[in-house]
Amino acid sequence: AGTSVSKQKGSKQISIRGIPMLENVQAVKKTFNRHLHFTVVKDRDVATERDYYSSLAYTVRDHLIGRWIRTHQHHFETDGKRVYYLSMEFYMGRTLSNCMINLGIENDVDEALYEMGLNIEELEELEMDAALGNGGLGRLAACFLDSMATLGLPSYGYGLRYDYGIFTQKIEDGSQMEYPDDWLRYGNPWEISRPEFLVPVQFYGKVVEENGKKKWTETEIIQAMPFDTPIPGFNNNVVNTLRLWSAKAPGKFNFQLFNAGDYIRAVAEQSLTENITRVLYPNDNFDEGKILRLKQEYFLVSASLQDILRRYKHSKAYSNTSKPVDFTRFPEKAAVQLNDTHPALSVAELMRLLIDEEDLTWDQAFDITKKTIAYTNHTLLPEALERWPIDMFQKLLPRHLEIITEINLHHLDLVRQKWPGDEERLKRMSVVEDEHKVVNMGYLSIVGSHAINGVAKLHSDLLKATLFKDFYELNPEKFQNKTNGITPRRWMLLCNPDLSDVIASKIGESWITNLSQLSQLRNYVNDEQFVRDVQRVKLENKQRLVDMFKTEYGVNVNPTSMFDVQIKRIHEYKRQLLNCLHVITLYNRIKDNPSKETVPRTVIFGGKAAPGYLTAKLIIKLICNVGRTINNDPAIGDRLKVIFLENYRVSLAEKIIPAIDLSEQISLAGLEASGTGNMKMMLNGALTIGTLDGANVEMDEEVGRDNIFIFGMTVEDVDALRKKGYKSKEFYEREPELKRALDQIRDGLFSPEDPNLFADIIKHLLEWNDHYMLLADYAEYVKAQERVDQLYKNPTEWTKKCILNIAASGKFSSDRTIAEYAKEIWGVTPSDKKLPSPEEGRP
Ligand code: B1N
Repeated sequence: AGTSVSKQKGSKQISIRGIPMLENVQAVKKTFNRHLHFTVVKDRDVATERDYYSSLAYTVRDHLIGRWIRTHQHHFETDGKRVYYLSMEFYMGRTLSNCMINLGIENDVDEALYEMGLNIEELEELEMDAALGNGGLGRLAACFLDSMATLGLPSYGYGLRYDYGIFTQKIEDGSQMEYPDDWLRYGNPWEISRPEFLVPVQFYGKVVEENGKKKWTETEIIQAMPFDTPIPGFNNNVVNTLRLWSAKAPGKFNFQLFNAGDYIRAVAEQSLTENITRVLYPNDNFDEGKILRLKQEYFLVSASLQDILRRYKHSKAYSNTSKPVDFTRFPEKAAVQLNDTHPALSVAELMRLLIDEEDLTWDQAFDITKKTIAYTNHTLLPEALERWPIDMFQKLLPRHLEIITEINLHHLDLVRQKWPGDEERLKRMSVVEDEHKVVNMGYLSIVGSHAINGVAKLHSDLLKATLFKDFYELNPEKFQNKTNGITPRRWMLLCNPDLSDVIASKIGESWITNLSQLSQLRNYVNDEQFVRDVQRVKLENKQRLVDMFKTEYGVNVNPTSMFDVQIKRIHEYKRQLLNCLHVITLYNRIKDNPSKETVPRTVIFGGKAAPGYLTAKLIIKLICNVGRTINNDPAIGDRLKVIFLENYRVSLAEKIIPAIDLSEQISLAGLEASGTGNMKMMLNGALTIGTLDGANVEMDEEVGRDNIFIFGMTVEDVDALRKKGYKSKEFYEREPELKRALDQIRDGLFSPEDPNLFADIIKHLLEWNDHYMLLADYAEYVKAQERVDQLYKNPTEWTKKCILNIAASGKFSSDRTIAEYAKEIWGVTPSDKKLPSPEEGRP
């Protein structure tokens, strides 16, 4: 117990987290000053804001350390099954406030800083995002780490420590420009290097046979240096580990040049080998097929699996004994989850380690591998499916190509047994595609796993019916669904503290770790005070953005206008262009009928285009130019504004999402595997306009059709229209407002200085037959938007539906998702037990 500190003006006080305690506040101040002095080596006369940020980060880190060490001791002693999440991306965002929230110390820290005359929010803004991801796939991995720690699972994330994360986007003259994301420039207080666990990774070389055993020799070696980041669970004293590998030249090898006298060159060239982990590939839903990417994937896989096997060999069962290590029991102690096929080489690498290094037989090794590994598919888009050329493998990973070839022979034997004489099927199902001379990494992942899952119901069904149909028929029992989720800690408690408070005032705080509790809010839709509170919080969240729009973009936005938002990677299948056509239609309607009353809208776009994806970059340019025309047209006033947010990323999402009225989820049905932004906006009280795609289908199921704006073709409609023969021009001729908008783009209304600028966009939609069928969904989309306007005119009815959406969003917690993986794939049991806190002494 302690003495509470009275609430002071100016500090960001959040009642949900309790009141600051005097002795805690004093302790924080003392630790902060100690770090400023001894760690940052500054005094208050010369310290910069960033020095204060660093001192604060180290102060918070101190609270993690004891729990982190104790969590590892606990895992060692209990020696349960560990879960390993392998991913080429972890899109973590910022760490400071997330740690304070999960540790429950944010009010103590806030008060301490206030008393020292520092502003916590300004310091938080100095932290760079750990942007080691592109979009949904990488952010999902980050949400899963939070949930695994909160559910008390002994789990580890394994990834790469890229020196440069996703590029920084600047918009210059309406065009995207890319700048390197030098996120480690000021150091990273959240990581600790572990040189004692350095691991060698081999490349190239050749395979020889020595007394009946295969040997991979004459390889080039690159060291993998682990960097660990703590992952705190919410309020349970658990701190798990995210281990990221960084490439390091092997100082003692490859120094032939030294003998030749060229020592300087030898040392200088070390940095070339370290290029492996230099930069994240900036593609979302796209496979570039570059050799450097294959090296990155193998580097992750080999370092991680060696580390995992080492941990098994040194686990409690084998420490201080001479007992030989029994690898047949490995699957009882380790589950490896592949985040898409990017770490699919795990199948071949685990086989290699077990056979070549641990002397197991082929059959033993394959049985262990299958029982250990499981694979999550995140996309059906053909351009995203990894298929590596055989000759690349042959050069870089000759032993793995042998192993894959043999896995394939065994696999095809089983296919032959089940379907004798079906040569077509045999060809279709081959992991090694002879025709294109490539290895299909999806097929390899399926053959080497005991479970395969999609990321939303619709997506998992489509996997079974289309992409993996043959494999489903061979092993139907392997196929599962695990609908994605998001962590309510970052995506509610952290980003929307005021809404969190309003909710807590009605239903308490159990929803933070049991999100389905939000359904209790249904009891309050007719509580006028509650409706007003939800409205007030949304308006305040919007007002904060309005100030930012003014300072950053020089645009005056009406805070009561509807904030209509589409934030996600720019991709044709996500159909930002369809949204843009609607904006142009609204513009034309206002211009045609200037005196008619309309519902004011602020249409906000945000997202990065892959640097090589020219059409996506042209879409950004179009949005910016349409915005330029509309925002500067005096006839429009504040009835319509268009804003393109620069450099959309996790930390910007945290600011935008609490302020959204309308969430745009308008992909062509069947192409968005799940979506997770849709869930974040629903949780924060936005209404959704969307197609029946990905997780939208389940959001519709949960909230009911009266409370969501569903429009457009279903997957079946899309299929039928393609079969019948889709002709986009027919829709262009049929819909006058659509034709007008397209003609305006074509004729240069939005690019008078270069009337032909958007010719390719028009070609895609008309000449090249509109692959993503925007024109077919346009009419229904505009009608759905009219229904949105109607409802927005009635603020109370609108807000009631927002509340019903919040109340129905409980399913979309990543805690639910992880509990399902734990039970149905990994065979581990979540625990809501708290570990003893460091102050309590060892149990
Ligand atoms: O994964 C998310 C889903 O919610 C999204 O619908 C899906 O588009 C996204 C290659 C990908 N699928 N595939 C990728 C990313 C990087 C890369 O190099 C593919 N991202 C998704 C989470 O399930």
